Amino acid sequence: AWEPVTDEFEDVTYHRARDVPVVRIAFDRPEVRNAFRPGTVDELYAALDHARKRADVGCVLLTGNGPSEKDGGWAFCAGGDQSVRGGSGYEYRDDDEASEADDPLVREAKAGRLHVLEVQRLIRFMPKPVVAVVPGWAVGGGHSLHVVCDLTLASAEHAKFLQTDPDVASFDGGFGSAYLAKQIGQKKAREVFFRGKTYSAAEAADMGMVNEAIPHEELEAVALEWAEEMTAKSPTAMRMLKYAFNLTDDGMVGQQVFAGEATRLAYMTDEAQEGRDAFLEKREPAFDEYPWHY
Ligand code: 1HA
Repeated sequence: AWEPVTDEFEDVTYHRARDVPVVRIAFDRPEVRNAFRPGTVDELYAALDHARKRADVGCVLLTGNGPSEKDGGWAFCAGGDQSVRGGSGYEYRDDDEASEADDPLVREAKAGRLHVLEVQRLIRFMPKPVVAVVPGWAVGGGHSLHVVCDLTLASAEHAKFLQTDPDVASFDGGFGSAYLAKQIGQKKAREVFFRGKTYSAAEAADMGMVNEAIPHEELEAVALEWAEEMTAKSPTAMRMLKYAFNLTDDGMVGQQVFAGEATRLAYMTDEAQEGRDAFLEKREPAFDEYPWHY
């Protein structure tokens, strides 16, 4: 059912469903539990941004390919690749083939990156649902990615949820922790980070951070079904709802994003078109025909 959108990527696969406006973006480093290096994040960002801009895409499934050929293990994502972690973030190494690594400005600067946070913001602000489809481990920065997605579906047999951030002296103090607390409550969220216990899909569903635990064999099919249901609905209503859910937690940026959609709706009215036409025709606008609604 899936056709590749591009074969250019090294660490990520990107497919489009044949008959429905749904894409599947997957981490493709199963041998390291789909941990991300800077190039992985570049490719993930590029794929998500492509999906964001396409008017013929209504839902994104974000997942991890597997199982590992080494040991058969499944993963959504095990967070930042600790083998390339440096003093200022995750660093490009010679075998990291993503596009930005070829950019001499980026390469010469040799700056470590924490740009998975940019991916989190892209997921948060894109005007369509992103579903985390978790076939195995969701750990550290990978756990935070599932948290920021609109929905999470998880393999009943293989999904495992774990926060190792303080074990490796890292911390996601944004969506990964604070937004998690909104989902599962303060006590539970603090337990997740402070204890570092592993939770099953069923436990994560009971806690409210997973929508449903699904038999492993059916996980992708069910995710596609959910995506089909969502993409059959009104794009405007879905967009307004996503931004409405975000609004109270996102401060002025939440207001800006929501208000941008209000502006788009207002542009569709005759009243707005009169404003534009009056300017282009160099005359005063005639707004008197438009009522002061109450
Ligand atoms: O917190 C942040 C950020 C915060 C703010 C801003 C940006 C952030 C960006 C990133 C992060 C983080 O992600 S910090 C947290 C980083 N991740 C971890 O601490 C998880 C490390 N991995 C594990 O704890 C375990 O590997 C596992 C629970 C995911 C799986 O355990 P399992 O099934 O026993 O497999 P294991 O044998 O440990 O792993 C299989 C292979 O994958 C190993 O390689 P091998 O020995 O076969 O050569 C293992 O080294 C590799 N691997 C797994 N996770 C990572 C990894 N290699 C590099 N980095 C990893 N994260």
